[in-house]
Amino acid sequence: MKTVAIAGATGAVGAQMLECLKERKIPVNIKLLASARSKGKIIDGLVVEELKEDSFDGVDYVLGACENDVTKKWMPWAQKAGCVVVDNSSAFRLEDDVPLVVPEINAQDIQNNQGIIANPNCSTIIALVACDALKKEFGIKRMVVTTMQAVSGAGVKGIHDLETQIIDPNAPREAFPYQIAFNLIPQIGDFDDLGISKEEWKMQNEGRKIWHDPDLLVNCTCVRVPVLRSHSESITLECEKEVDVEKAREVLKSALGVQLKDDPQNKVYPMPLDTTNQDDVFVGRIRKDITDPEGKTLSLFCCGDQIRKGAATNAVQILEKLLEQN
Ligand code: 11C
Repeated sequence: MKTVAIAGATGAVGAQMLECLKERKIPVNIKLLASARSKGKIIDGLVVEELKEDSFDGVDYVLGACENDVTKKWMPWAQKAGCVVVDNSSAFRLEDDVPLVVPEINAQDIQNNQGIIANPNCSTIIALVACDALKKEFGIKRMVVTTMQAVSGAGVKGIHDLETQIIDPNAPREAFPYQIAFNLIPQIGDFDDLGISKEEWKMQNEGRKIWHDPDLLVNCTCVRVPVLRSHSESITLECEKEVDVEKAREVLKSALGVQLKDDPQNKVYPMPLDTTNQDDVFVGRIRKDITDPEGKTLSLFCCGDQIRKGAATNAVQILEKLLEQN
């Protein structure tokens, strides 16, 4: 039986990776790795080991759930041990020899791996799963996106900030520069000279790579919202062809990883509480942009669980494909 190590097993994404492996009944031995601080902790009957140079001996696959700096440190150890790594950090996503994969969209790219496969950014995964069938139907030239990102994107500290501030808005902050309870923060990541944040660049850069479309244009605004673990996104698509709402609904009904929730007259639309702790991306509020005289612009709203499809589930789906191939 193959052995899978989860690096960063005690974080929000690492813990979810373990849950996903178990609930999908993937027949592998599991090894949990984390910093020295967590050594000896017991999670689901497994003892957490300290992540160090020889941690990957005898390991076949690694699910990486660490910050970029930590990932860059242990990656050579995993490579030396001959592991294939599915990494959730952004450290290697745009490197030429690293496939960036959303299995519903570009699973075939997994074959080109040289030992590392990257998991895309959470908002990018959710947006692309929601829009992939529409891209095939209408062609997408440009996306205008506003993300409403749950506090889980900032890990367990982000979840802690919201939970404590809801009770006491003055509770000490650990993850965000401002109070997040009862507030919105229009910054995720550092801004560049153009006033665009690192997180906002990801949707265009990663979207181009996943869709193999170097001409894709994305104007993205990322906002942190006081929601626990599902990201929501308002998306407007400028398409190559004239769009049709009924056709959009039809193609989304059979799109992989998507649930259509689009009956606004009866108050049916995607909401982040409804996608919490489940794997599909919900899509709804589909409508033509009536300000486009050519009729080629479509707007929609989507939600997806950031820790699951935005991170852990996507990585575990990649692992499943790797196991199938071998
Ligand atoms: C957030 N999206 O919500 C971020 C977290 O590119 O993997 C994940 C960052 C990334 O803060």
